[in-house]
Amino acid sequence: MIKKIEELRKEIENLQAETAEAAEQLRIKYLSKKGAVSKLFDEFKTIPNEQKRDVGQALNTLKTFVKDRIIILKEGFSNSESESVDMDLTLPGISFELGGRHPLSIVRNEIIEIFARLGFTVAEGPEIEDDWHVFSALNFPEEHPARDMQDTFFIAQNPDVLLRTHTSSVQVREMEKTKPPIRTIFPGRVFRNEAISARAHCIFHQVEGLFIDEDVSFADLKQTLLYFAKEMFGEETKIRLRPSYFPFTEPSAEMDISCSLCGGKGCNVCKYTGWVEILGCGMVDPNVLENSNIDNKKYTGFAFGMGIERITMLRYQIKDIRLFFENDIRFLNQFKSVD
Ligand code: 2NM
Repeated sequence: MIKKIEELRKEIENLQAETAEAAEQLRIKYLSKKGAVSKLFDEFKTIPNEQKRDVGQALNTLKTFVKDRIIILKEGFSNSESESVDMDLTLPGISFELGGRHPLSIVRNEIIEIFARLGFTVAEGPEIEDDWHVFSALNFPEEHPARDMQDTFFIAQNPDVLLRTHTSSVQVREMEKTKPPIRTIFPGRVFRNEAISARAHCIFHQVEGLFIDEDVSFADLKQTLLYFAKEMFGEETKIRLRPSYFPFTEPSAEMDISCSLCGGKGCNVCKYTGWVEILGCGMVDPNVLENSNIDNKKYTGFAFGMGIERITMLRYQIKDIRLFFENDIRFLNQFKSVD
């Protein structure tokens, strides 16, 4: 019986079929109830028991072999048929839509690139902070209103676990761990307990900057920020500095740029003044340097901070800050081609 099985196997190895129909005929010839393989299975019932194990195995192998062989023969036809019938290789492919970058990311990356050209590196830090890094090290007095629950999000009624209200906390961490010169910018998300409106949100994004070395002066601050304003808003941009107050800088100032929309003539963006405020800045208070273990006799520094939302709204004439957080695809699609 083993001999018969081998003969049938050889016969099947050499099978060819010209058409799908011929392949189907071969299937019937070998595998149908009255086919050649089935006949061998009938014969199997009559052989002596001691041969059954070996012959049974050989028969099963043969059956699988025939099935595979016929599948292969049929596949040859179904492939060539489907290629000619339902596949047109000249059709254009199915395209899928690419996403775009969020406008805040576009502007943040641009700010990082501008300061990179002046040698500033980038540092990031935790969003959940402690009192020291957000307030105390930055010279905020004990009774400063920013420490109030009305302005700051505290976590679990613990006054020492809070969401940072500015990325200055990362600057403190940087000063604590590295020696001057420090020339770094700090982009990140910040949190303030504010009523949400077209102009304010409880979450927003900042880039702050810090430059500490020997003999850093207010003139260095002014030239750095003038370069930034021209790169960001165009070569013709002018700046002006107005005296201001921050706990962590002395002297402090706010910087306006000439209105990039009307060129200073007056429009509703600059409220007919010709100027728009874009950032705060100042010379780092010697107390802040001392709090972060930097020798304030040897080193001086300047710092600045800006809201990315504000800069982006000016750049793209966006009238409502809430649009940045809604993820409305009709809004986001407008920034697709910009990188
Ligand atoms: C601002 C405005 C002015 C500032 C100061 C410091 C530090 F850590 F050096 F004291 N960081 N950031 C600063 C100064 C931030 O944001 C409107």
